[in-house]
Amino acid sequence: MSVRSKSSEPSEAPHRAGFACFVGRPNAGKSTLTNALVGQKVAITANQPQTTRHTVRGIVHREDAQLILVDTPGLHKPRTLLGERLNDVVRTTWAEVDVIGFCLPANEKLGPGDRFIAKELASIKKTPKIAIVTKTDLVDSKTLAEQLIAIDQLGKELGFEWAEIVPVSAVGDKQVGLLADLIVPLLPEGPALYPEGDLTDEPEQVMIAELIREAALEGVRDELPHSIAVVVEEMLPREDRPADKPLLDIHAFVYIERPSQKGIIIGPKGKRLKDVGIKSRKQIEALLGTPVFLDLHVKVAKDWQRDPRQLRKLGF
Ligand SMILES: Nc1nc2c(ncn2[C@@H]2O[C@H](COP(=O)(O)OP(=O)(O)OP(=O)(O)O)[C@@H](O)[C@H]2O)c(=O)[nH]1
Ligand SMILES: [Mg+2]
Repeated sequence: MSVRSKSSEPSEAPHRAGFACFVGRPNAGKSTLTNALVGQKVAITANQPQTTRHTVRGIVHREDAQLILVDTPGLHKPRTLLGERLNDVVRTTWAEVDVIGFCLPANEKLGPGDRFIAKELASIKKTPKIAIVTKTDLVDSKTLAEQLIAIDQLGKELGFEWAEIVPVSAVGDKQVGLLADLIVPLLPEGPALYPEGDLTDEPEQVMIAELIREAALEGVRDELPHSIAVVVEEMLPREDRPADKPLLDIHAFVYIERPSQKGIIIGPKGKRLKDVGIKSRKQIEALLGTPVFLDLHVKVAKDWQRDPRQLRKLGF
């Protein structure tokens, strides 16, 4: 029995706690939806495929339940060792959760990538699957209705029923709360698994590296987004600072794959890198609640996405 259930209502539902993962093609809106449900940014997002590179847990605290969302990398046809590793992470995750949320953008017709994922999901018989139509703010009601029908049909073709089909807009804050209401009854009964107030279990150092990567991703195109990796090397309180004026020194490396990419990341007279620093520093300061001096260095890790040794070094 939960310690947080209200005793005033006699016919109260039992407290539930469990895991739901969001899966889908890259760029489907999984991380944006995770953040909207948690009410704070726990996962970085970008208008490019393959932004998320590890599972990110976001925790939703409610009176009646604790819902742990597991945001996963977009499932795609891998072209590199990194891609293969990311897909493995997704498959391991969906085998472990209580509910699977399959995200399909409202503004893109179902494609081979979606069918491929749905087929794999069909083989996970025991786990309830919710189809989540994302980005509904981008389409009219007719397009949305067609998408809902197509998704229902897809389930039937593959021999299973969706537990729910829910249209949402994370950006427009439409039906996000309803989605949580629909997931909660599918979770097992049990007490909260994370302390009250914890919104994620991401280590601080990882979140900081991700915020820098998010800023670095903005405005870069083609292959470059995939080539960027960020590692926080060191975080140290600046010495000789008065107690009421602390400063945290953060040293981070922005890795790219080829020397030719260096110029783009750094920009003319270093302007681009400087902007990345300013933008991410603000977010890091908000996250940590302390002033930060952010020191960014660009380094080449040759073809790291394909090199097992480099991948290990970068934490994959
Ligand atoms: N208009 C609109 N855009 C959205 C919505 N949700 C996400 N987006 C945008 O879609 C893009 C991709 O969003 P992400 O949340 O990063 O997508 P993802 O599925 O996590 O992508 P990967 O991590 O690469 O698999 C971003 O530019 C988001 O701002 C939405 O509800 N409405
Ligand atoms: Mg993502």
